[in-house]
Amino acid sequence: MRAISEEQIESFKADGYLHLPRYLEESALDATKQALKKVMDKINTFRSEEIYYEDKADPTSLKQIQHLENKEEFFQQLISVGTVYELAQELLQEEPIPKNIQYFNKPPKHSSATPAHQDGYYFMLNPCRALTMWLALEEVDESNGCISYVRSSHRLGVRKHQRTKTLGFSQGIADFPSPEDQAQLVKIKAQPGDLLVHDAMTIHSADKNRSTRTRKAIGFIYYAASAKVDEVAHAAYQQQLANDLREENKI
Ligand SMILES: O=C(O)CCC(=O)C(=O)O
Repeated sequence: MRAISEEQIESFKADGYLHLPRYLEESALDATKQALKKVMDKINTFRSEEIYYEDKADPTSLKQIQHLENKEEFFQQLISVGTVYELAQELLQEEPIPKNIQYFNKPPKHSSATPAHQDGYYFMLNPCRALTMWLALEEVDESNGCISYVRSSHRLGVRKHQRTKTLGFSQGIADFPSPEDQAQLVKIKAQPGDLLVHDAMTIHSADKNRSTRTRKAIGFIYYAASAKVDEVAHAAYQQQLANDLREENKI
């Protein structure tokens, strides 16, 4: 069954992102939240490199968990079979390789902004063919840190990034926002079950959470089968980053 229309595929190609309202039905959303709860129940058993807190000493400040697919079978299935996987295939127009499911929160009082970045800068792929999906688990708007995209920025190459102090987003675009970025900036409000998809080259960011609500979401990363990772550079960067974060006592 076709998950999306030809028009939506064209809009994704032109804009570099796509908003699919209520993509996950209520029952599938509930199942996702239950599986997430099971992950949370065993959080103390995971490696510190995969769990990020805004403040390590405060469990309520949990902001990110990497590789949910290795922590609950439910997430392995969610990323590798069925409607989300098929959507990745339609948008990439080739075989998608599931890489990571992440949990994101912006806990109230603690949260930091997500710096503007291009995922492709982190992925180190040649060719840079990959996409990210972002599933809202609850209402997300301008007050609790909705995602912003720079429309059509995926067509303009990789921007210069520099090291940030933001745990989980170690690189941000150095000169963001330029006047051209400002002119194309789109903030996406989302309801629970909405799915946002963006190209690995699309510039995106999110404000900090200024509300008293949480801002929970699940991210899916797929590389295209034709994209080859520069494994040596990638492993070296990950190692360096883990060392830095440990030295800064952040993980
Ligand atoms: O949840 C966020 O704030 C950012 C997510 C993001 O940058 C991504 O999924 O690529």
